[in-house]
Amino acid sequence: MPDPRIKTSKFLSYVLRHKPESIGLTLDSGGWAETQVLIDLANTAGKQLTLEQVQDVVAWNAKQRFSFSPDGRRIRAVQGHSIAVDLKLEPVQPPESLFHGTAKHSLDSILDKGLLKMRRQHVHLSLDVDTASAVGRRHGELVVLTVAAGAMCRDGHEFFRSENGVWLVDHVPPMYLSLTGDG
Ligand code: HQG
Repeated sequence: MPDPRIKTSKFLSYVLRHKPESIGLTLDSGGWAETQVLIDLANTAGKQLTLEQVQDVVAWNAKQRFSFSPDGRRIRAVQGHSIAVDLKLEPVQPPESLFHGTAKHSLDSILDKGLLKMRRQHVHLSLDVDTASAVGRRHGELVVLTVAAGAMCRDGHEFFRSENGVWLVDHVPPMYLSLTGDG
């Protein structure tokens, strides 16, 4: 049987990244929700959820997708949003190369237009090929692209790093992309 925490994690991703209004929740400009309000609204909407379950998922989640505010009362997703939120991240210097896993069927379009945010607020890049591969496989036959992040940064593009180590950027023009070795 799949771990029930996966279901809870997917539900939290859905309401904290994409559709808070599906349970009548409102996020503040930083993407935060009062944890207890989220739980009450979820229960009202027929989704059984307890504070213990939420705390368990935040602590267990290997990718640390969610975090609590320092006072413990609020919760947010740390990346992956499709709704407009200001995560208040400061630009940081990226490593020379970052990676993006995607599907082969998207390759022509990506090499033509570059990496676009699509439905999310940023283009998401990974620090290593393994992580990028896991992300890319969700979309189809895997291709891993190397992003010349250092060169992009020197050319004035801003990079951000989410609390859980995902690299975020507005757009990657095609000139900074190359196919990765065995990807
Ligand atoms: C593709 C997960 C055609 C892009 C991961 C990707 C990540 C283009 C898809 C986070 C394109 C968007 C984000 C272009 C980009 N033409 N296709 N010009 N530009 N694409 O799911 O990066 O597990 O929105 O290559 O760990 O796959 O949910 O983005 O295939 O950090 O916590 O359009 O989601 O986090 O797909 O994944 P997505 P992503 P979680």
